[in-house]
Amino acid sequence: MIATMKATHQGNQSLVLIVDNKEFNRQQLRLLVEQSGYRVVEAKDGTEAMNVFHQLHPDLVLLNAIMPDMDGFELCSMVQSIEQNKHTPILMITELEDTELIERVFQVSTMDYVTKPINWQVLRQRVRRLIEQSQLHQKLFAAKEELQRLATLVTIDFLTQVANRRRFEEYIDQEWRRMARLQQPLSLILLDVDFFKSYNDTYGHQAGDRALIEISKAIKNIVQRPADLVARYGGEEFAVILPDTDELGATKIAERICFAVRRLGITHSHSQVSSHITLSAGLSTVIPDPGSNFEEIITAADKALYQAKAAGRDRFRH
Ligand code: GH3
Ligand code: MG
Ligand code: MG
Ligand code: MG
Repeated sequence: MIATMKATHQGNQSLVLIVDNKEFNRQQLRLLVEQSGYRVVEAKDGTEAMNVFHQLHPDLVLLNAIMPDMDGFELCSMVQSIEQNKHTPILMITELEDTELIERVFQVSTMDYVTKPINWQVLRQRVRRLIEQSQLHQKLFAAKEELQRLATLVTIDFLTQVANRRRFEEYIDQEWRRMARLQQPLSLILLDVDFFKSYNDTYGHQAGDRALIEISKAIKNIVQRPADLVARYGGEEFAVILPDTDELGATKIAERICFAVRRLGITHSHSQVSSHITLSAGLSTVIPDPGSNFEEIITAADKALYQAKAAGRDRFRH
């Protein structure tokens, strides 16, 4: 291991990467940074800096702007290309008269500079402030990651308690592949409430929500086999995945669902097809080709649903 790559302290203090080709400069900077209570790792050139960066993800880079093989802006774009380090600040030490460089530094939100000869008090404060900013960004990043992780665990639709869209996508992908292996039919039913916008307009959004809960329960009551999945596909759209089910079987289920929802008898005085809430349904049954994509069955069911709507609603189509 390169001698200068050794970090001074262990523990969870912030880590500062010092990049300078002169050992004397590095030592001076190290002293100041360590006095402020941070850990230090050194690099003597650009290549080393990049290596260290990838391995240790420092909280701040303190960089001599005049380096034989390193452009601070190059390092900056490399740093920013790592999602986790998008906001890692780079503090450049520049010559006072280098106005062109200073101009460019101002255009990058994560960059800052101090001029030579170094005012140690100023440098100390800049380092402290940039590290605080960096830590805040890291906390935000960690929180975002955690939220994303949690979101993948959520598979149930909050309102109706059936599977959500995410779960639907996972499951149809899985079953599409399984049916392709077994060369068995997969059926999909897409269901859409008729004139639901006017239902909301007439009875209010909360009544609309209650209707969606009732509808989803009615669907669940009919779809009973363990491998079947009922999902909320969109606002007032539901999907039923029926593995190992042929067209006749799927037709029966669609028929029963439409009937059951009609039988709920949820009054809808502004529906143009009935005095009660009704559904339209689109069906598709496919024996999937190995290597093909499940989008195919969704497109087909969606087309069939459109035809059911166009043919007058309150009905299903293949
Ligand atoms: P169509 O017969 O052509 O399907 O007519 P529609 O009015 O049902 O179709 P459209 O897609 O225009 O309207 C769907 C409506 O569903 C719009 C939206 O207000 C309502 N909606 C979607 N999600 C929810 C929800 O979670 N709760 C309630 N109450 N309404 C919802
Ligand atoms: Mg709709
Ligand atoms: Mg609708
Ligand atoms: Mg559609």
